[in-house]
Amino acid sequence: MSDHHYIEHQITEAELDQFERHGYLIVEGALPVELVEQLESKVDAIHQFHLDRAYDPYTESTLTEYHNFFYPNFLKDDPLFIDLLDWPKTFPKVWGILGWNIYSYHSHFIVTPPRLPDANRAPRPLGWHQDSGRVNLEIESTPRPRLSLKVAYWLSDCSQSGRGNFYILPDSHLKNNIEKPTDGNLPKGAMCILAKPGDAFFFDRRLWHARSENDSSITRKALFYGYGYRWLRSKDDMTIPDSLFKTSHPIRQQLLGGGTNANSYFSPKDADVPLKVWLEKQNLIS
Ligand SMILES: O=C(O)CCC(=O)C(=O)O
Repeated sequence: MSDHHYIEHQITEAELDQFERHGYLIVEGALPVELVEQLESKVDAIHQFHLDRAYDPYTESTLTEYHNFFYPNFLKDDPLFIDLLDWPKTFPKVWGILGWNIYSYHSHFIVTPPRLPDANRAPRPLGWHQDSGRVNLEIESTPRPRLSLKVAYWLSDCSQSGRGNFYILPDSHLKNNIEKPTDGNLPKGAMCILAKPGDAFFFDRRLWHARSENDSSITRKALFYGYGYRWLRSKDDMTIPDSLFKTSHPIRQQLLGGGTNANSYFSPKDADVPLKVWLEKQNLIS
């Protein structure tokens, strides 16, 4: 992929304004159909491997075709997953928001099968949260700092509600708390994200969000790529095989957590941040 493919997809002022004001940004058609199909078959193969063993390694409990399957640290599993890390239609918008001292601190995919036919369908509160767990309790600032964002890619058709859609509370990224009704109603202003396969959804880690139940006949599948600053500790085990790391382009090595020493994450030199060197070469930063 040549440089101009990245340059032409840089974030626009309107997109940056949308993300900063509302905490999210939608990029329709970010991935071509053929790639979505290939990614889906990789996800299906990993899911099937664990279904065959009836064991979910993340929750350390039984896995059946009806369970939600959360699978972190998936970049190691296939070079195709790594290809999305610096995808030309999305990656320029990531650096346009966060800058160049970034890497992939966390990635996961989620498979949300249709609910069991006899599941209890009484309305229940969704699991509204901001990302990053204890960061939200232990960091003392209001609003909390952004630190990271995620790009979600939909592999299944979520263009109608009821398909395990992602829910957000727009503009909530600057709020440390939100009203969460306990009766199963959505928080006031909540929005169901409608997305087609191949669409990308960027969200600020602070944006209050939740997954929802899947009452359709289509298994919901989505890939989530988290980008954060290089000094932010990795949330994944990051067990990228050495061979995959060493044969990756220098910018990918940066995104996979590369650095020449511990201090390079805080005070990088050019060798630690090939993305910065590339942006300078393109005259995109000075
Ligand atoms: O599966 C979903 O839609 C929710 C994912 C989520 O909450 C997250 O990535 O933090």
